[in-house]
Amino acid sequence: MWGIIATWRMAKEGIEKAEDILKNQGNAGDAIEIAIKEVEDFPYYKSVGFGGLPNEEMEVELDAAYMNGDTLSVGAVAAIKDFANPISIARKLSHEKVNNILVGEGAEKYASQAGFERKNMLTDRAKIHYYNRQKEMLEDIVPYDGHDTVGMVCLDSFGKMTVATSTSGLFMKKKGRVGDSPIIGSGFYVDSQIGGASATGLGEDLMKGCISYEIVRLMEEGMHPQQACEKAVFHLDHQLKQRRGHAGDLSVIAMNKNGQWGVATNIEGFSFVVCLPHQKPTVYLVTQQDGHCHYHEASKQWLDEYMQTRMAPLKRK
Ligand code: SD4
Repeated sequence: MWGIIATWRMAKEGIEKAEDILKNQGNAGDAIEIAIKEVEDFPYYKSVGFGGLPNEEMEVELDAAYMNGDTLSVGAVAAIKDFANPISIARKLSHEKVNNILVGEGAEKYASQAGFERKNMLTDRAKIHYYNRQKEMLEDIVPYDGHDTVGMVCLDSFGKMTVATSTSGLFMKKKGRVGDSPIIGSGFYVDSQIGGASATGLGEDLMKGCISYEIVRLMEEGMHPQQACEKAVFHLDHQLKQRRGHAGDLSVIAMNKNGQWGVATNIEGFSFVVCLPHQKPTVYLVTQQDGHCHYHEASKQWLDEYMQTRMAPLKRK
């Protein structure tokens, strides 16, 4: 058995690359890194890697993490600038004995010494988004809208599991802001003896529930990944609303060691991608009803429109 699941439609091309590796008995570490790199490199996805949206000061600061479910090793970078593939830096950090999570300048120094590719990650298109948002903010539009982190959980045919995340975080965030994506237990967690999970949405709220660890813990208690995802999301959503009057966006994916998977969300419009030995990479859309999440395959029309809007010409307002 092998399998891989990822947040958002944008993961599809990466998942196709991972499929080639996994079906040929490749390992979950290589498969997930290559899949995430594909998303980081695609300039039209504006929330991950190259082309990612900048912070308040028009700098692209990236967060990424990698975890090995066999050894529980973790590596992560946060608020790193000017490197092409934060996920590869995170994976390398997971091999270190200490200093596994590096931020800002320290992360850049490490990456530079380790010979990772430097790249200006701010595209002209991202600059247009920035200037337009600055204008919209004068009209009272929330600055933080428009954020999709890629998170993946992978199982290879040897039973090894990995999880990885990569994001430019919230658009117009403060310089130095770190979201849930590079934080173990919040944006990601995996244990090959149980399963793994990853989250996307408002990092500040996802962290309040250590949501990825919670899902893995619920799977350890015997829950199916679908049940574990729903329980974790709706419990946190409820707690946040009760105590704070509002819950941010919370969306999650999970897979267990047998390749069973689950998803949950408290928003409309969450999409994800799954691939298994008997299932080509497939994009699904999630809807909620009566405290449960349901999913259906994305139509050809939806998929076409998705790409058209991502790649449509952009003008400065
Ligand atoms: C963050 N969780 O930095 C990320 C953003 C995200 O879908 O996932 N958006 O808070």
